[in-house]
Amino acid sequence: MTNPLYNALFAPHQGRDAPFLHLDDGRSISYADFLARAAQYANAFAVLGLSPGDRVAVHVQKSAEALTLYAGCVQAGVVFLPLNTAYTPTELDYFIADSGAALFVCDPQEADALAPIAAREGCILHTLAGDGSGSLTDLVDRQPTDFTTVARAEDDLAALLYTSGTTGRSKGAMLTQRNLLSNAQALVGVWRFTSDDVLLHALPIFHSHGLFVATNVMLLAGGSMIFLPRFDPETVLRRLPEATAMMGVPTFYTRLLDDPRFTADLTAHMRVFISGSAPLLAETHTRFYARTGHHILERYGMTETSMNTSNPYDGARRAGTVGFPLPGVEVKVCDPATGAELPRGEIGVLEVRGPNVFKGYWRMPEKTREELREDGFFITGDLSLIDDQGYVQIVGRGKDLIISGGYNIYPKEIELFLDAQDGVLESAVVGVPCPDFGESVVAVLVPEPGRTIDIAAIEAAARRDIAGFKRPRRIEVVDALPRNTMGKVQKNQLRDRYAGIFTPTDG
Ligand code: MLC
Ligand code: AMP
Repeated sequence: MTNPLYNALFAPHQGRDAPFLHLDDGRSISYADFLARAAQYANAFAVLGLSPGDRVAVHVQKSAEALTLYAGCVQAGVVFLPLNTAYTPTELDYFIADSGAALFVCDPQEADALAPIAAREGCILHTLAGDGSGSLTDLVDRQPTDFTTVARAEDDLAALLYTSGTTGRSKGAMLTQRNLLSNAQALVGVWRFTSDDVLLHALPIFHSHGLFVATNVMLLAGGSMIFLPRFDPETVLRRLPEATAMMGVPTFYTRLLDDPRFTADLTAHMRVFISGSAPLLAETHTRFYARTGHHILERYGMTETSMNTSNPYDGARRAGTVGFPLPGVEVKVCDPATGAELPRGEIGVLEVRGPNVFKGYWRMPEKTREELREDGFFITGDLSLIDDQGYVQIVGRGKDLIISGGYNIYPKEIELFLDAQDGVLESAVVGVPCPDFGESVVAVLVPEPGRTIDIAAIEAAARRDIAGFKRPRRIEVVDALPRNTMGKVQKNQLRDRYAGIFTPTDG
């Protein structure tokens, strides 16, 4: 039997009594119990008639069961497709249809709304609630606790992760067994994770960060995780004394710094704090060090590539940089127009090659060709430079993208939605600095001639159709959008105009 990911991450822990998950209610789940349950999931997938390579779309609350479902997918050779819990039925419709998922697991509360979509797509629907109850777990409970792992090759898909796109249409990033395994191996090494580590896990598990960076690393190292349903500063402060390491987006760290109980004493025992998914302000790095004596270790990655670079574990962790390429990963800074590599110190688009780089976009060969070169380099769209000591700095974005609290929002998607609203002639969506989320969404609307825009109606429609984190936090109405002589909307001018509208009290 070959299944490189299962063999490396899960199989070594068969029958191991050591804890894997420490839950919020005080219970712990051992590796042995976790793997026995995963085997029950794998058996359930076989009972449902799933074949290797089938997609299992999952829209459920974070829980130990949800993580076990992921392990069951790897063992059964099916492709895990987690979806942001904030997505509305309108958004989910696209993912189910585009992925051609064979099984869709959702929260029982949304089953009625989603059943017609699943039926239309010929997809089996099952439920799993945050407390572990649901039709899927009823089936899983009846399955044996051993399962013959399905053979998979390194190049076979392990996961499909959707990432939004500049056109407004989300793309499924195809991640192979090799992609995930090589990245976990590189990170365990550079961050020195061992079976003694206890990771405080407060991230969602539907994105690369909480799922692969955090979970796969801990599985490979054989350590355990304090597995919290969400980031809640109270709980984090209470559980931190049990942890040795924490991973988070910058918002986690700024929120902790806002709490006077987050002190050098509370964190003295910690081995490492790691940050990523969005730029960590140099000011946050400095404040964190002044308060705790810890230099946050910042790394840089993407859904398509998992992690690419990291500041060093030993050696200077430099604020405002994302460190060096991981072992096996090559990076270069290129001229955005020609693709030619630029001399060190110059700003261009970062390109990345290595075993971490995905296989392409699901059923989008043209998009894949646009972003993944034949020689294997992936064009990240991030503007960067490599300084004289080899540290990579992300200095901006060549893509029109907003990152709010670690979630990506493509303005185009929101603009398409706004343009379709009654009375709206056109719109522009920009990200504006926000002390809590890093950036927050501002929508600027132009009314149709002689019309008044009903903002309350637009907000209600947005609540119905768009995930909460993507919704504009401010809507401004103007007579006209600023344009250059070519007619292109000058988003920089809008960003400047609205800079400063979000204050520290805007959560
Ligand atoms: C929640 N809300 C957000 C938001 N998160 N708004 C903007 N940006 C966000 N990130 C909104 C909700 O819609 C809701 O709005 C209100 O805030 C309260 O919701 P909540 O769920 O109580 O929010 P909170 O718990 O405060 O969540 C904030 C957060 C969370 C920072 C803890 O967003 C989070 O866990 N972010 C992590 C994202 C992450 O894991 N990214 C990794 C991507 S992988 P309303 O209007 O309904 O009140 C990747 C690759 C890599 O990028 O390099 O890692
Ligand atoms: P996603 O598509 O959600 O995987 O987001 C990936 C994007 O997040 C990257 O292309 C970067 O723009 C951004 N990103 C991730 N980590 C960092 C970081 N440490 N600093 C700056 N930007 C980051």
